[in-house]
Amino acid sequence: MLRPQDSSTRERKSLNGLWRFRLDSEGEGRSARWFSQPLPESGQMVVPASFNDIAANATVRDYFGDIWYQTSVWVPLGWQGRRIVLHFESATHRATVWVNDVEVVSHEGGYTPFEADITDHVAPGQEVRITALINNTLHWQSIPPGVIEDTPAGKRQRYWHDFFNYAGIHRSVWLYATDPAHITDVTITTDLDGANGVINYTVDAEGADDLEIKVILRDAEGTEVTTDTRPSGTLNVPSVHKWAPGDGYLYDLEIQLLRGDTIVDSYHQSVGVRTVKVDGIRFVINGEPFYFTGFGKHEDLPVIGKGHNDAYLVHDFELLKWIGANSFRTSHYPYAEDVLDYADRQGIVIIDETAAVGLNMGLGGGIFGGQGYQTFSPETANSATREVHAQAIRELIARDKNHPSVVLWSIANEPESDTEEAEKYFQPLFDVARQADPTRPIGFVNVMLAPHGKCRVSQFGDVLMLNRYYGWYVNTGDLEAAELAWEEELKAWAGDGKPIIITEYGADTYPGLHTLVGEPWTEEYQVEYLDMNHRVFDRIDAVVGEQVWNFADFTTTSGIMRVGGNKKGVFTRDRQPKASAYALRRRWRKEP
Ligand code: BDP
Repeated sequence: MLRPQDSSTRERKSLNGLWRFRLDSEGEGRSARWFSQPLPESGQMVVPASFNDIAANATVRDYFGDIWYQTSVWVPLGWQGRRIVLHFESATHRATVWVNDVEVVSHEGGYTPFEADITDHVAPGQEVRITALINNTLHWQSIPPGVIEDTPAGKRQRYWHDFFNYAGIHRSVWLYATDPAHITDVTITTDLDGANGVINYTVDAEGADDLEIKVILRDAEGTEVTTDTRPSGTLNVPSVHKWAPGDGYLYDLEIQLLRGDTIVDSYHQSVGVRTVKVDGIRFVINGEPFYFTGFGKHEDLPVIGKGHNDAYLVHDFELLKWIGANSFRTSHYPYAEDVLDYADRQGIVIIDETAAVGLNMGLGGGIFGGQGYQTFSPETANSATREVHAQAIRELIARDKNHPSVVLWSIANEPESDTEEAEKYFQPLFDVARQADPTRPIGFVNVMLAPHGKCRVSQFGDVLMLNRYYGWYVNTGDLEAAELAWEEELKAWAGDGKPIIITEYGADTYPGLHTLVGEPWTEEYQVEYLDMNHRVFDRIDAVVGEQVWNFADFTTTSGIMRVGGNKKGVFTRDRQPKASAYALRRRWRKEP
């Protein structure tokens, strides 16, 4: 699915702003047909934003169930004879949408886009009512999973991931128009041939059988490099300016559908020419070994929760540059497409992750709340869950396949991976990912509970991604013991002959808390903890990356291990540095 854009033939209209809003705890709206009228007894809600923190109200914050959003929009008069599409960049965790009284689309999964051709249900020059029924409940067949438990105090939503279950319409909503004959998809892969670049492209179109196609490649200055007239082919780029970490150089591939000299549809796809591969224990970009520095991040902001915000987008990337980070992981779900577009332009490298987090009943207790389930069983995560997970992988790759910044797919974070059931669950999912993208390495993020020798899933990955908390959750406060234990485990993993990226290591740190001798929770301890980790990484050849957990403090469910959320940020939630930020800056920028 192509992201909506304006072009010489395409036009978008943003539906962002204030929408009518109503929680539906009894689940009565559908049978009462709330979509067929102005939403009764409604309040106001912001799009894009999570609804949770907008209202100053605990019931709204912790609400789970059906949630109604509604807006009205004038369909531009100029869209006569056009194909008109309604596009949601995401709705968390699932949605059904009506245009006036007509149900037009349903979608499962909170972090990937969906759309509906609504041409037959609207008329240019008329106002149309758009109603979205969002549902944010997590259950065993959702990704991420959760469960609703009956408690003496009523029903409670439990889940096993360490971030707050923010929900709502987090990203932009668009109405857009194209010609009935239109481009539906484009797939780009790139290669290098000495100093020259190779761009393989495939264009898909609908209603275009009698049309000609033209692709025009332009460089960043807008100068034409080459053209072609085939729906799929290979473009050669002499003396290519490569896309590289720190150098987000992008070409523009304009795809045109033509009727004679008339351009019927035009779509612009940016292209970064680069190669990615795993070579023994090296992670190689453009033929050069690459070492990841950076963070696991979250989409998590005051007031708007997981709502996308351009000011924070640009600011966060400025902080990445300031600290000398070259990469981050979209822990623990696909991020807004604005983030990926910006990473392409800024030359920041991305590990792109699905929302499969919390598939591990061995973890938690104190941190994540009630347990007592088996992860994989006919009643819990089962074959239906795996199909939802497979679809999440397909949708992530379909959405992000053309981003040069994305160099590695992560199909899950810290799932149970030391059992036969886990092996059976995951093997086919690696196949799904490889089929969707044969060009990029694929992996998953391994948890401390499945150390080397016990993990039965890492065999399927091209790289090893490890989350480890030696000196925090184990060997707490004893960095000497932590260093020994950590090095021993890492050496064992290094024996597998695959590149190792440390995708999480971190220590909760309450900003402003200091002790002369670093104790857990102080700024001093976070610095010493990171130093210890870095000593270990620097001794192991196979380690090709370090991503600290986390870029910034973030909101979680409440629990005795969390003080106003997870405090492992190197920056606070409002993006002020802790002492560790300066320590990392010195290491990553190689400054004294
Ligand atoms: C890991 C998870 C991450 C948590 C982190 C922590 O991948 O989501 O926030 O540990 O405990 O288990 O801080």
